[in-house]
Amino acid sequence: MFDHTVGSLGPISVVIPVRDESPEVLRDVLHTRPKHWEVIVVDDGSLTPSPHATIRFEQPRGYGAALKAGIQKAKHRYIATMDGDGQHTFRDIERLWDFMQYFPNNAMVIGDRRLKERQPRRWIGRKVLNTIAGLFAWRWISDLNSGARVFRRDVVMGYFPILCDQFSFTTSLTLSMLADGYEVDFLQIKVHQRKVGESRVKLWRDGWRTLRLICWLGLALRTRRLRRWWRGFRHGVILRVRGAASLRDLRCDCRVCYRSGDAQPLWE
Ligand SMILES: Nc1nc2c(ncn2[C@@H]2O[C@H](COP(=O)(O)OP(=O)(O)OP(=O)(O)O)[C@@H](O)[C@H]2O)c(=O)[nH]1
Ligand SMILES: [Mg+2]
Repeated sequence: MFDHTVGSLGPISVVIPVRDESPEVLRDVLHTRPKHWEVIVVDDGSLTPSPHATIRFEQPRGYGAALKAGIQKAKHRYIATMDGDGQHTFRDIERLWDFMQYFPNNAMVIGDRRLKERQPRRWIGRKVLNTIAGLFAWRWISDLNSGARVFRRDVVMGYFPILCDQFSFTTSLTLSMLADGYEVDFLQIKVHQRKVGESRVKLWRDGWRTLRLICWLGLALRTRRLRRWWRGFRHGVILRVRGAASLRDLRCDCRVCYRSGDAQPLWE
């Protein structure tokens, strides 16, 4: 019999980052896991160590760091991530996985969170952030930083050096992949209000941080070609003025040739 949880793309690894979540809630979530799936729970320095942890950090390192560790440990080509606070269900991750199998050209499918009990302020905040990010990416973004997503492991690991260890991991990942032209789609999922424990998201503080990140990253990604052209132009001018054949002859040591911290200049 065809098992859709394995499907045409093979099995999948699920990474669940947790910090100070109720073990009972997590147990109930894990209880519904499809049997062929690898599940990696990363406990990020919880005060009471999670009994379900596959990886445990003694000191908290952050949401992004936990995801990176889980993705690195995972053994399958496709990865799903989901929250461990009971707001996401394996049922929805299965739907995302089904979608991915129907459209295997996608590099990532993101769960567009529809809260059953809508909080107007957060809803408006999210809409504003998604719209601004969408302007930079030049496409409609329905949920920029949802923690429920399925993606190709190799593609995402390529972004590790530029993805940060905190909550902005998901925002940066979505924006970077869209800017690089990867196929990214959104699929609606229902999420419930968390029933146990506290959300670590603070509306104004995190909203402001995310807005700043979107603007800086969006600008950096959108001006890549312009900056590359400007570097070439500057070097062309330098070579002409100094009458040298190449930058190597000049032993150019400007910031453009030496990325900060690199021993080798870019032109070597
Ligand atoms: N590794 C790690 N995980 C975290 C940290 N903070 C939260 N998490 C986990 O990340 C997931 C999402 O965190 P939440 O605080 O629920 O954030 P949210 O779901 O965006 O916000 P709410 O809708 O208010 O719950 C949960 O599984 C948390 O346990 C952290 O500092 N480190
Ligand atoms: Mg949550």
